[in-house]
Formats: sequence, structure tokens, C-alpha cells
Amino acid sequence: MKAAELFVRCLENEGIDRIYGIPGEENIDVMDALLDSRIQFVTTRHEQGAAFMADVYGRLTGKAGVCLATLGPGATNLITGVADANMDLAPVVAIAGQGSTTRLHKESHQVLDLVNLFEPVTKYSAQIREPEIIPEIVRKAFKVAETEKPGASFIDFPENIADSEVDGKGPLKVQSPAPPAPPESAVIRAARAITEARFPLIMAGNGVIRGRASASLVSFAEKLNIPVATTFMAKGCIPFSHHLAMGAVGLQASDYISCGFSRADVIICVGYDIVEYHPHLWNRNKTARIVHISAMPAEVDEYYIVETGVIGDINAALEGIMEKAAPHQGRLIVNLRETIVNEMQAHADDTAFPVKPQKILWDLRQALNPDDIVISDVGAHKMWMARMYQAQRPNTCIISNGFASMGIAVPGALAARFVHPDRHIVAVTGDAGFMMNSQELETALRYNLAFVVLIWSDSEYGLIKWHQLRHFGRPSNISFTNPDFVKYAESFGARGYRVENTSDLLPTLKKAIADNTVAIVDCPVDYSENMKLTEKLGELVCPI
Ligand SMILES: Cc1ncc(C[n+]2csc(CCOP(=O)(O)OP(=O)(O)O)c2C)c(N)n1
Ligand SMILES: [Mg+2]
Repeated sequence: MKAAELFVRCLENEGIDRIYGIPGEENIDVMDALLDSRIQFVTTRHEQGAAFMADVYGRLTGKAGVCLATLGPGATNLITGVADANMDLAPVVAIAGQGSTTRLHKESHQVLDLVNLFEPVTKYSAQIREPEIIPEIVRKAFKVAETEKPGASFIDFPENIADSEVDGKGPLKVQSPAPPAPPESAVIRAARAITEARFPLIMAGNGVIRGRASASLVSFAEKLNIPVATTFMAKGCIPFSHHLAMGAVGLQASDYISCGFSRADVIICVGYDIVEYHPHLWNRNKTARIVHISAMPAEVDEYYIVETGVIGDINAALEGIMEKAAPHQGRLIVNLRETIVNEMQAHADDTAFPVKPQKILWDLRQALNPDDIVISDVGAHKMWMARMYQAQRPNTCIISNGFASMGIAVPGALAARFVHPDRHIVAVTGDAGFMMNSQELETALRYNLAFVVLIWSDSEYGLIKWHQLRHFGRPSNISFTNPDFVKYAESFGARGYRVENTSDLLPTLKKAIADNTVAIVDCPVDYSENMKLTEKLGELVCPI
């Protein structure tokens, strides 16, 4: 058979149902072989969109999302999304065409050394130099991408190899190594440290969601009566409505939950990776006694010196420790949770216009069911989403906080709808981030995918202005003008709405969801709340 066909057989063997990407000259053999495959090719409008789709697919499913591009510019367009997946620990396999092996040694049209280019943004980057090694390269790319800590793999497929014949080769058996149970001695030490703690606090990271350990985490917290803060990327691993939920940590400034961190003597980090939230921001004095529960040993950081490491399957670790540790009283936490809940509710009936961030989040929560999914883009809106959106289930509030690239929300929403056609999906985005990948609205409509895009309009790079004001007291080069988003939506064949009054927001969101197609809601936002938040948190009086 043709090598390109063997390659597609190997992809099928990995159980993938979709590839996102853009065909090119150098991968015509693969594109042709895909016609005889059950794998669906989703033709996107930018390779970056394809990579973000694979990224969010990977985060939602734990299986590698797959994106494909041609050589040179197609491949370089993939890089931002691939880097995002890699740093957010989402499994992705990226594939690019390449020139023939007979022209890679010299100056040659569109040829770049892609294996080296992708090296720093992947866990594994390889070129298919011979057709016989296709089964090994494909299997390895998926195995490496999906194994803790997950990330991206890259395959470079030269056109003459794809076009060559290969005999007697077939896909390799798919094997997924499961993390072993942690050693009993570590479980006992952790249980003792937690029992002896005066005020323990749990910080849950995205590893809890990757390890499908949310239910164990909640039982662990309940049994031992220990409050839980989550990182931005672990929102929902304990329902916000739970009495032990303390909200999300991750702002660079102090927040209410920082009071919990400064009062706690033992911090139990579960599935936490330091890329999610620098330890120097929550352990400034290096006094926290850290219990590290994770599938992998901790990264080295002078502010993250582990006292007790419990390495292995997170479910097994939590279950083992909770059997052996003694419950706590938990009285300090009641005030802290009340303060956080009160702050979230304070703007429920706020009618000021432009709409305050707090009110947007309140109404968004009212418009959605607990299982519905929001995908945040990156900007000031992300900080508000992370702080105040009340996620009730794991993987229902997708936030990129590793690489944190703008432009993820629209392609991410598209991928989420493919995975969960039965749930409502909302892309929450700034006006700048929206315009970075808005071309994928056309892709979504072409595949009949329904989701809402909620744009927080300020005609500025809001987050950057916020930083500039904090540091220098004046903004520098952050303004732009927007197209008419309603007409823009309509020009794609999508629905478009503009919020003119704050009281219109909730009914408009409900209408947009009910439209059951792509709908854009342009919502003017009052970002004067950003500096007000900075001032309020600067004068923070701890409620505990
Ligand atoms: C691709 C990319 N470019 C630049 C940045 C730096 N950056 C972070 S947030 C931001 C502004 C985002 O503006 P907008 O999308 O309008 O959201 P807002 O902050 O106004 O809510 C910028 C430029 C980034 N994270 N990603
Ligand atoms: Mg903006």
C-alpha cells in the first residue's frame, strides 16, 4: 500500500474521529487517503484555528486532538496553538507536510527545518524518513502526547515518502500506561502531615481534571473537612456551590483566598503544576509546608519545596490518605467563603451600563446549565472569568493559563461543540482576541455547529491597559476600533446581537443560545472595574 494510506490506517488505529486543518500541495497523498477513511477532516480557515481546536479537544477528552497543515507557512501557523496545548498540558498531535527528502539539504521552496522548529513547543518532534517507521512514529507521537504530563507531538511527513510504497506493515497495538498507585510509606507520611496541621488548605490543579479525580477530591475534602481552592485551569473540580469551595486562585495580586494561603500551615497541592500559578505568589515567605499529590514529581522551584511527595495515581493517593488522616474542624473557612460568595452576588441586580464584569458573569451563569461549557479567551475578561464564574463541574470552564494565548475561544468553542453536541457552549472573549480567529465562524457554520460568542467590547487591549495603569498610571497604545459585530456576524450567516441596556443581557444570552446556530453577542463592558478591583484588593482586610 501507499505510505500515506498506512499513515491514515495508523491514525484510525489511535481511535481518532477528526483531524482539523488545511490541505496543501505537500500532503495531497494523505488528503487523498483520508477520503477512504472514517476519519472526518474538518477544513479550517487558519492553521492556528485548527491547532486550538485540537488543543481544546485534547483538554476535554484526554485523547490527543489532531491538526494538520502543509509545510513552511502552514506549519508555522500551527505553532501558537501547538505551544498552547503543550504548556497547558493538553494532548495534541500536529502533522505537517514537508518537501521531498531529495531537497531538504539545500535552499528550497517553502522548506524549513520543522522538526527543530517544533522541538521547543512539543514533547516529541520527528520526521518520517522511511515509510517502514510510520507505525512506530504515529504510535509514539500519540503515546507521548497522552501520557502524563500530556502535551504536543509533531510529525513531519515528506511528500516523496508519503507517495512511496510499503509492504507488510500495519498499526501497532495502542497501549496507555496508567500511573501506578503511590507507595504506602508516602501515603502514611502525607496523612500524618495533614492530621498534624493546624489549618490545612487544598490547592487543586488541572492534574485533578486530567486524572479524572474530581469525585475523589470532593470526598477527600469532605471526609477531612478541608477547604479547596482551585487554579484557573481546575475550576469546577469541586462544584462552586459546595460549602468547602473557596473559588479560584491565580491573580497576581492578593485575593480573598490569599488570606487562606497566609493562614494555612499545610498546603495540599493536588494535581498542581507550577505553570498554572507561580508559587512565589502564594508562598512568598517560603513557610508553607507542602504536600504534593500528583502523577509526577514536582518541578524545582525555590518557593515550592515539597515536604511530602505522594507520586502516583491521584485517585489512589487521595483515597489512601483520607482513610488514614484525621478530620479537621474547618471553622476558619466559613467567613472566607461568605466573603467570596457575597462579592459574587453583589452585582446580581446591577443595572449600570456599560455592563460591569461581575454582572456579565452573573447573567452568564444564569443563562447556562451546570454541564454547559464556557471557553475563555485571554485578557481582562479571563481574569474576571477565572475569579468569579461559578463552575459546577470539571472541564466546564476552559481557561488557558499555561501559554495563555489570545485567540483560543472561538476555535475552542467549535471543538467543544463537536465533543458535546448536547451541551450549550459559550466562547467568552475580548474584542481583540475575537478578531484573532473570527474566521473560524465560517468553519462552524459550515459544519452546522452551534455556539454563542460573548464579546466583552472595550475597543482596547483591556488587560494590558490594566497593567499599564497599575505600573505607570497611564495607558500606552492599547486602543483600536471594531467592526460592527452584528453586521459582521450576519455577513457570515450567523446571528448578531448588541446589548444596549444591562437588563437586556440575560434575555439576549438566552435568545442567542436558543437560536441553535452561531450567535454573537456584543456586550459593552465597564472596565473601570479593573482598577477598582486592584485598589480593593490592595487594601484587602482578611475576613479570617
Ligand atoms: C497571541 C497573544 N498576543 C498577545 C498577548 C498579550 N495579551 C494578553 S491579554 C491582551 C489583551 C487582550 O485584549 P482583548 O482580547 O480585547 O481582551 P480584554 O483584555 O480587553 O478583555 C494581550 C495583548 C497574548 N496573551 N496572546
Ligand atoms: Mg478588549
